Amino acid sequence: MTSDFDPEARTYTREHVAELCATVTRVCTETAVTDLHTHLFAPAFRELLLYGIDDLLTYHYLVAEYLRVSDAPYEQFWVLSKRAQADHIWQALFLDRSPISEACRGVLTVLDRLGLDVGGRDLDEYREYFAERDVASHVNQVFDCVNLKCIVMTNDPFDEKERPVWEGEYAADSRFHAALRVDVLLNSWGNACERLEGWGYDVEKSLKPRTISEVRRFLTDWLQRTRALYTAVSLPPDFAFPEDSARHKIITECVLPVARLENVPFAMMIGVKRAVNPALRLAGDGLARSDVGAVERLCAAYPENKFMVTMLSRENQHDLCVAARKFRNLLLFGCWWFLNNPSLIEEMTRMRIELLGLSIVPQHSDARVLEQVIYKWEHSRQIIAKVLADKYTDVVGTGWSVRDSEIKRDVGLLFGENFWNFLKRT
Ligand code: RAT
Ligand code: ZN
Repeated sequence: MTSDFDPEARTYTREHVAELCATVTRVCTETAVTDLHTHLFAPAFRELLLYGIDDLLTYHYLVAEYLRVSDAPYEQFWVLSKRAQADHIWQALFLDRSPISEACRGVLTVLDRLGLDVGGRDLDEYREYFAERDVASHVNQVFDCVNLKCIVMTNDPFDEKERPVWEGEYAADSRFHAALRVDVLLNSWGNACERLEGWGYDVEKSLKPRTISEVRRFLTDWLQRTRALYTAVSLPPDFAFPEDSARHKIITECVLPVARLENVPFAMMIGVKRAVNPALRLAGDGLARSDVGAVERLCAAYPENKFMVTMLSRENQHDLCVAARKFRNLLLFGCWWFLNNPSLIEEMTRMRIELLGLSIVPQHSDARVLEQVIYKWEHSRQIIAKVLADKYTDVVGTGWSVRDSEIKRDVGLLFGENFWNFLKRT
């Protein structure tokens, strides 16, 4: 610490770069986070809330890595119990070779932070630990460990296991918010139409006015029932706007008008090529570059709608940042799926902050298994802190000074406030 550094006022200048960086790291570690896209469920959804070592090991990111190194036919893996699948993955990815991929490292971070002996490599001990956990207190422990304010689930009204929970006596849990996922509606209208008909909506394939108003009614019913913070869809790389398709009609005549009325954003996750290798099931999806022009045209044509966008291809990230500079109704979020790796998170976060300042949501976890929030957030917090420390160092180098309270404010924006403010915006 240099002699003119005043720890009370906590103003950092070019003389205090080391203290500045230490403060940024501390604030990034301590600031509570809103995780705006996960596949986790509140405990009331019972078996839909995945947790524990066997679910961690059979995460589809790890399944894909395991199936690359196994010689057995894929089917032989799928007929195994979850526990046996986990045994194979543990043996192949953690013992037969070192667990240095991001998904493997994540499991180790989780075990360590829960107080387990990572060096012991004792899978039975880990299983015993989780078997003895009480779900409610385990959820509390994980939320505390991560310093999670709340998470947003992915709620699919077409999911047979999930729908009955919403239609029953579901008592909302304030830490688990809903997001209405409409992939079936937008990406396979034929299928959605039959299901809607079965639930009493007066719809037909041809998307005539009566059907349009019934699809709107369905969306409104579900937004209200789930109190969803936004409605979301994942889209293929060839997603175009405008296009001559049922999807276009449903987006423009149903999703966007309802989203506007209910004041919720429409989140688009663009670039996933589903079932590139169907034999890998959930692990079989790939990606390709998409057209950012489709996002620009939507934002321009519907200025009264709010759009949240994340894209899966690394090659789309720069174009997407530039698009976001043009539209304040567009909020970029997260490093999605195959981008949720340290080298790419760092690259994307730097670029986004350089082009968009603090007006982004740098990360979401996409966790499918409860404890994954521990590693996904710990790893990302470290990277975001590193990028921010560099950026503050650059500005104090000009003679600008940065205050403690300003660092807290900025990190608060990135870790949740930007999202909550965007939701409130009309
Ligand atoms: O990241 C994932 O787990 C993917 O399988 C997808 O769920 C993706 O995040 C999505 O929301 O479609
Ligand atoms: Zn997801």
